[in-house]
Amino acid sequence: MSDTFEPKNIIVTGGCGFIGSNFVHYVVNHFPDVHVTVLDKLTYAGNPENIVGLPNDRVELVVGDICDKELLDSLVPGHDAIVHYAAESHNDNSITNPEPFLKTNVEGTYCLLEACRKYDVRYHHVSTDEVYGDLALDDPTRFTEETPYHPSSPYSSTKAASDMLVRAWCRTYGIRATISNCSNNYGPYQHIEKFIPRQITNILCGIRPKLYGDGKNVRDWIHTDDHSSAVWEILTRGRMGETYLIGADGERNNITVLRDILSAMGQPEDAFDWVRDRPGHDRRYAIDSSKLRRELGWRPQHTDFASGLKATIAWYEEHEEWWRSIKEATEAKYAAQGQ
Ligand code: NAD
Ligand code: TDX
Repeated sequence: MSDTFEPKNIIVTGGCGFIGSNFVHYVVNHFPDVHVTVLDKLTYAGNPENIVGLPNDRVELVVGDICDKELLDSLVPGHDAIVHYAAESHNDNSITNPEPFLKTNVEGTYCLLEACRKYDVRYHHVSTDEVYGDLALDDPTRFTEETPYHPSSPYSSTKAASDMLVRAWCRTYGIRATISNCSNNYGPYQHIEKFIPRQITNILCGIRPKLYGDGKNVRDWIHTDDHSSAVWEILTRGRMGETYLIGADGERNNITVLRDILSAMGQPEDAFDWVRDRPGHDRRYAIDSSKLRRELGWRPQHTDFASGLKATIAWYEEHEEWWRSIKEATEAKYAAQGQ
């Protein structure tokens, strides 16, 4: 194992999005001597409210694009590390319009890697299990760090491309970098276009939840706080050039998760609509996170999905002002796609 790296001044890209903002909260709450600069373009998915209330002397928001090289030249020097969360992250959007995914996920990663090379800054790349494609429902195996890349969607193919850039920059230029590929996150501040918050807010609005295809697709759910703790361990103690898979043994099919939501919100279990399937819809994701657990001793804390889901439902009930203004437009977009 390498020596512990003790960053004091980090850049978190995409720190106003779902997982990035949860990571910023995690760092502020656990590491009092770390300063966080959030670099975020504030796209439709970024909300500065997600980091409001955190102390000004600990967190600074810089509104800007990761593809802006001049901005990176002025921002990156003086920082110890970049933790890169910023992305176009929604599969359905990537099917409708792939272009921003190419720009932000591929070119944006390239710009950050070049800045890290130029200024000798440690880089951690946040990626997804979707780069491995999907597994059959009856496949006894799970994804490991050795699974070949086989992405299915425009989104996951751009994430796969970005991972490849990181590997090449490590080998060719010796940049100090690590990669993590995590499974599906849930928790507070997730955009209501995504499966769990979409269904919760549908029920709160009197709209029936919408299930794609046959509902048997499996996702491997992890609470976003557990993702944050894993990224911190990898950033500070991971081996350079290595990839770590992050997962919490949370495999569930979509219809089971939807029925859990319906039941927790006092609805009949059949109070939902079947809708058009997502083109190219990945069947199953499943993560084997043994390497991370063995090498870095990481363990998830939120192992009770039912209680994590209840807390997430309560968060959306208590933060209606956070999502209400975007609900109508989000549903209108889905309706136009027959979903
Ligand atoms: P999100 O869509 O909620 O947030 C993305 C953030 O990035 C937003 O704040 C947005 O404004 C910002 N952003 C987008 N383009 C930008 C640009 N060009 N420059 C600067 N900022 C920009 O995404 P998320 O769900 O929080 O995902 C964060 C990261 O984690 C992504 O890299 C994603 O691939 C990865 N990931 C997500 C999941 C999941 O379940 N959501 C699982 C594994 C990995
Ligand atoms: O209304 C819906 N109904 C439905 O059945 C929506 C929005 C989704 N689904 C299904 C599709 C998927 O099988 O639920 C599952 C989860 O869908 P999403 O929330 O869109 O997530 P997914 O496509 O699995 O990708 C997520 O996890 C991996 C994140 O959005 C990615 O950023 C991450 O890389």
